[in-house]
Amino acid sequence: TLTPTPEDRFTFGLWTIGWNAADPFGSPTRGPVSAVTAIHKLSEFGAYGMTFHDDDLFPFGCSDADRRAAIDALKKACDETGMVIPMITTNTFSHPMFKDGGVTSNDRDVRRFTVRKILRNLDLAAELGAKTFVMWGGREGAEYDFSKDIRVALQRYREAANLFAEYVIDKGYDIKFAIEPKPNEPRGDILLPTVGHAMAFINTLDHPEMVGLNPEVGHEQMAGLNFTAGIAQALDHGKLFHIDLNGQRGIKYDQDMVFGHGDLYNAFSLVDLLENGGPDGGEAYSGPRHFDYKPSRTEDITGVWDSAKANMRMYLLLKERAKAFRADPEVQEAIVATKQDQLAQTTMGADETVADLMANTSVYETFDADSYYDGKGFGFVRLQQLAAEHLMGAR
Ligand code: 3MF
Ligand code: MG
Ligand code: MG
Ligand code: MG
Repeated sequence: TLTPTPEDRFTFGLWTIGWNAADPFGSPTRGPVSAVTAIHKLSEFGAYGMTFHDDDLFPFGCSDADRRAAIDALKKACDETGMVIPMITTNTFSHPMFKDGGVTSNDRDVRRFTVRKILRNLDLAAELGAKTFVMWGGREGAEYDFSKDIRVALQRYREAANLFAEYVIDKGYDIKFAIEPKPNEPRGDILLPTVGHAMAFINTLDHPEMVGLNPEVGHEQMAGLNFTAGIAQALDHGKLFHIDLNGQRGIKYDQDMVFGHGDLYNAFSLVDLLENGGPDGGEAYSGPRHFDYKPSRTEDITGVWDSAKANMRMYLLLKERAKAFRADPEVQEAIVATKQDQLAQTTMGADETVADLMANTSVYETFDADSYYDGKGFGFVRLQQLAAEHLMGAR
């Protein structure tokens, strides 16, 4: 069915539909949307939950009373609708104090303030039952090679990540961290720029099992990378803790379009992977399908809600097409023709030793490499055409 329900686990950042459409070149084209309105609207559309940065819900530096009132209003809206808050995150990028970063700013006082801001938000995550805590270090980076020793900055990043994990353990919170890589914007170069960089960093932490990834479609594509392939590697490492779905068209600024309104082929293979890429052919990822997009600046409030619905509909359409693709006997036959069943076999035989391999002359000495592939192709294009036809509804 193409009607979203909470079982689909669709979630939206409050900063997405709530964006007033101010950009670096122009002032807002819309008013903001309150958290309470957002919860009610998203629930009406069939979403499962909402996420937010601390400063999306209550302004930076507001009084404790105002902060509490905003939290309580959100909780009431959740109680009324059944919406949940599965993830929250901390704004360590908007305030001028973060201009050289939060946990990696050259200024130690800024770093210490940032740690406190994040710890306070971890308490809020626990209060709201959010099990995932995203860390997007958008200002952790530089424009100039001599402005920062990147190795030392990474030590500070590690120090902070270790401290947050220790805090969660000490408090007994049921919270895991998800680092969100991004190559650039707002900094010229951001630390942990891609899925691969972040995974390598995670493995240097004191509690790597508590830290995974929140990859965003557009962020990897801004680096010219294949998002589906990055997600496959994150799954292989057990690190796909959360995901930011949106649309991007090539290597340029972070477009944050509706999911599927960018590279549609890659969105198709992504949904196929998430939905059908598990070891048993079932779900490979069971967390929220989180949209981190921006309703374009050209849109009025009707366009905001239309675009929110479009994200969910695109996902469900792609899920439907991916299911039909996998069920098509011709596709199944074409997949076998590409030798993917051979890829699933180990390269060495079950009891085969390296000595056995060396002794087997048919593998190498008498193997006719020159003529072996004469006239034999892999049929990848035929399979891709079948995928395209399913995607276009032509099959
Ligand atoms: C910026 C982003 C961020 C993160 C957010 C999550 C403002 O490009 O993608 O959105 O997703 O900070 O924590
Ligand atoms: Mg983004
Ligand atoms: Mg983006
Ligand atoms: Mg994001």
